[in-house]
Amino acid sequence: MTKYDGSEIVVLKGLEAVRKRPGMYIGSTGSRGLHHLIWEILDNGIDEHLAGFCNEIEVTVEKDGAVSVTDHGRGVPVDIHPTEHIPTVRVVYTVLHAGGKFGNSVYKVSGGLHGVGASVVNALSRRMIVEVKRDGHIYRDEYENGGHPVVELEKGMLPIAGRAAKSDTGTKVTFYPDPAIFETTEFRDEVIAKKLKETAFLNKGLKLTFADKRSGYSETFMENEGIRSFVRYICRDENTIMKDPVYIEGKSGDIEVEVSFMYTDGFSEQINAYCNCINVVDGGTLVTGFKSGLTRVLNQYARELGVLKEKDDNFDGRDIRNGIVAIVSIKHPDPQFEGQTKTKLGNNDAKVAVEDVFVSEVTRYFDKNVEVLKAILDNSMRSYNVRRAGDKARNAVLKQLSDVDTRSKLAACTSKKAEECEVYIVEGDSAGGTVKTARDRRTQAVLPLRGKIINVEKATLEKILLNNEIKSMIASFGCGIGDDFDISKLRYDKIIILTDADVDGAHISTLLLTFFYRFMPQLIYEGKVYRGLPPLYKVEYETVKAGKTKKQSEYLFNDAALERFRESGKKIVSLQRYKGLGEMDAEQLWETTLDPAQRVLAQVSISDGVEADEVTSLLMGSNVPPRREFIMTEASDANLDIT
Ligand code: 1YM
Repeated sequence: MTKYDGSEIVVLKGLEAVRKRPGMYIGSTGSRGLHHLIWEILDNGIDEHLAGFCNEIEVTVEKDGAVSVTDHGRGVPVDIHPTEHIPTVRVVYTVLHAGGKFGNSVYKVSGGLHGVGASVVNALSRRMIVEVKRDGHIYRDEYENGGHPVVELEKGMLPIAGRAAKSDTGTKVTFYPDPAIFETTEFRDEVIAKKLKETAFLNKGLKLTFADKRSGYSETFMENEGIRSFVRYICRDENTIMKDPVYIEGKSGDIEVEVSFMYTDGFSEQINAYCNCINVVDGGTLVTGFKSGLTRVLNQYARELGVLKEKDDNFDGRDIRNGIVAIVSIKHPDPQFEGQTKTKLGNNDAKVAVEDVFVSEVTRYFDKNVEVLKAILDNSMRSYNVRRAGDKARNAVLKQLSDVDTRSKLAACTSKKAEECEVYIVEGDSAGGTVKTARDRRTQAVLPLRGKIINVEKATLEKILLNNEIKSMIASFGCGIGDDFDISKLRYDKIIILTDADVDGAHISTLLLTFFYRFMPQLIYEGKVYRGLPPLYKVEYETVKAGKTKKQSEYLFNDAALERFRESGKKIVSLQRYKGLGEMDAEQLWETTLDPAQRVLAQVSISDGVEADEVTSLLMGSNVPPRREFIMTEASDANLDIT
């Protein structure tokens, strides 16, 4: 064992604090937190790329379950640290927050869970190895059990572990997450690949290679056109009104700004914002700057070109953004992340920088590409006209919503306490009828929907708001929509979609989820939306106990369960397949689908903004798209993980 000097004891105390409260540093000890370890190490490599010293990074899941991240930058300094008197590399990996202190980096961040530093990864690993190639030497430092160094220093220096060409420099970090800390230590290829793909879009020219040595999967990500390719990728299954995304870059003071955008022929608006490669899901000043710049420029052109006459009002920002897909990415030396989840940028200088760079550069672009400008103005004009028609419809609808009539289809529950109430949205009047009889009238309301609801991705606002099914939902939930949405007014704790387990049922629930996501996204973000899972089969079977034959029955929820049941060898007497909810009687429906003590619900969630927007446009957009799904976590009510 190494003898520690005083400074190392202080150091290890810091890392001990991380082990005591890992959630505070990496968010969770589940799969998300586990993957966060990789992002943390990767960040240092990206930093080296942003500093101009590294164009290639490799991420590898090793056969023994470790992850290694290798960059070809300068290599972490190995000289003796002036105040800690140990090699700088050891300081970086054992002192909390050391990274930010010395990096002088534009990229390191102060808020949220990002940039907590490589030492946190070490603290949460049972073993970590850092190999540095620098000045023709290879150095190797190793730590165990949450950051305890195992390599003996020689006169305060790391021993030289090998030789390399002077030009061959870089850093390789290998770590084994501690199973005593994490609920799972299984890294997932698709999670890592998705992150690297996004990272490649946000750092043009950086080559990122991923390999999983266990599964044999490998892939290289590199995007020479950066966020412009990102926009192209998001729009790949859409009809667009222009050939290629507009791309703009520039600098304002210390802030680097990049914007790319394109228009689809749809009505939705998707702006993804990144500050220092972090997805600021709730936007903030950088998005405000982009929106106000875009509105200003397009209104100005519309006047100059006579698209808007003197008597006309200006375009509203929403008219101008209808159908837009945009990425706004900035690099800021001192970002302030706000909000409970630290996913909103607060710096005022970011608004000014984005707006300034955007307005001057996009003007230059439009002056040269008038046909693109005209296509966008045409698109804004269409929305402008729809909106004015829509405003009228909306006012009419809002008036109607207070009418009892619109809610008449709702079989309300008697309790008025939202926290104990739930509403079942049921496909069809006949199933609705059975649910009405079977339910607990005190806490369970039922809203039967007739036929299919409108596809909100394809219809104009006017059509959407005149749709009867949409109207009854808005009226029943009581919390408004769009800009007027207020979740505190929601009348229910759970909104449960209950459809048949067939293709039509799946389609209806996708349409409903799309409507919620576009008009009441907080319902999904706050975990209020569920899918009820009715059983697909009822089996009756016989068991023999002490010479006596006994008949029993069981409900099975999918084909896999039936398969398992068949394999169990139990003697099946009868097997009933439910074609629809309508085939169950009230008692069966209560037992299997409504009774909170027995039913199975799947909570609908969305993991992040990009994925969420992709899901809806992929599923519902203009072309027949590849299928994606909202994320459903299946759970019986009894063990729903409500945090
Ligand atoms: C796979 C992880 O950590 N690469 C990396 C880290 C550093 C440097 C180069 C680096 C930075 C600087 C000077 C500097 C870091 N150095 C430090 C510290 N890859 C990975 N590559 N020379 C090399 O910022 O001035 C922290 S990170 F603090 F030691 F300088």
